[in-house]
Amino acid sequence: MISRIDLRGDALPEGPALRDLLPRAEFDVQAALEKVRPICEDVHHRGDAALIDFAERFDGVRLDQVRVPAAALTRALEELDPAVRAALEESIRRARTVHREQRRSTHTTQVVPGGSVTEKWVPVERVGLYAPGGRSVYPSSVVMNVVPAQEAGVESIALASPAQADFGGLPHPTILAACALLGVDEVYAAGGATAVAMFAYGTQSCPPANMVTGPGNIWVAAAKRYFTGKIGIDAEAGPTEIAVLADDTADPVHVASDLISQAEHDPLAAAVLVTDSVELADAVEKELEPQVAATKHVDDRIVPALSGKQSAIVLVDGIDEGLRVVDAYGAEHLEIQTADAAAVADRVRNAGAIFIGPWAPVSLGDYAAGSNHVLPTGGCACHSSGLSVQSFLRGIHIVDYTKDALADVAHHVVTLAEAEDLPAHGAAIKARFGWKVPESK
Ligand code: HSO
Ligand code: ZN
Repeated sequence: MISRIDLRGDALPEGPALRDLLPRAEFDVQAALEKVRPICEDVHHRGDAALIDFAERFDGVRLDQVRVPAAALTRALEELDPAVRAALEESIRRARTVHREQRRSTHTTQVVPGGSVTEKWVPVERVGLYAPGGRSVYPSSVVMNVVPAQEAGVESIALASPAQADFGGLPHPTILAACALLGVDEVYAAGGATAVAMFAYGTQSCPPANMVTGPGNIWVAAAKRYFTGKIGIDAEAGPTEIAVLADDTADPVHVASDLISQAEHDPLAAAVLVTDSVELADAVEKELEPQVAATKHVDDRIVPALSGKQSAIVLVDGIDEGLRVVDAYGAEHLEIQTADAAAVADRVRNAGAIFIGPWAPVSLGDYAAGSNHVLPTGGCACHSSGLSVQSFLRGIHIVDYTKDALADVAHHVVTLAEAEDLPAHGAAIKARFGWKVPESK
């Protein structure tokens, strides 16, 4: 069901060459871009009318309006299963505990006497959050998007999720209930690229947003790319990935169940085991069969995900080599199931989130660890982080210099301006000192 890549013996290649040996899903956002362009432009020109037409075409339901009435949010919360409500409340509580500590305070650096630079952190004014609604209806993702935005102090938070024909054209009731629990009352029934376009351009019913975040399919990723530069985005989320770095101390039952847990998301989801133990590799492979057979989304997602070219068991000579492999891969989620897992985890450089030892499976992080589950995919973990309070903040430098402090550095500014053939830059300094460069003290 899952292929093997044997990297034992020869020395591992460096950087990109090593990355090329590792499995990865094909996720061609550029190709999807051409298809979303006309959709986005239709929303630009016709606003709500276009959103309503697209909901009919893509979601099979004709809407009266795209804005979800307040009563529908209240009703969804009233009708929510009490156990699901309690679980969501715990998830929110833990996420708040972690994200509250990510807040940043204003900091002033006294560069020289009379000269300071202050960094002031200001939240984005209005954000549009996207919650998918096709194969994946994840109220947990509503939590993971809303909590950091709220903790960052974003004043205006709107959420969009696809219209559901089975629910009278409203987004899925658990999405609505999660919004109600979190105090988000501005919700729209809009899906995929149309939702991103709604937030980017604004429509009659939805004011434009400065930023769009949230997971989604390839159309959402393509729309985010289309609007990059016009609005802020978090990341172009690709299919979910789990990598497990394990040695012979790992329990094959745990490893197999964790690989399957993320394969469950999508036929393109990636499950990668990196190990120096052939015994463990064999045992995990053996364990996959009965566990896959006993679960739910077998043929449509798990089997294609595990047997796809994006998943593999990678054999390495030792944990040092394993670390090089997982760093080259840069997994969205990385589990370390080795002896002294915390010390091994400490050496990892590239991962969206790291899960240490036998009691911290990715599923815990998906719902209730307090960590965020909106994480970089497709190797982007080597340059990006998951969603956090920081994603919704901008640091503004405030420069404050006295006359003496400016005079003291003026000759350096003028020299650099001349070196760059920008004499007017230097003149802006000289103009303040009788058109002369002041003597430095
Ligand atoms: N593992 C997914 C998030 C998720 N899991 C939502 C369950 N629900 C991507 O990090
Ligand atoms: Zn998950």
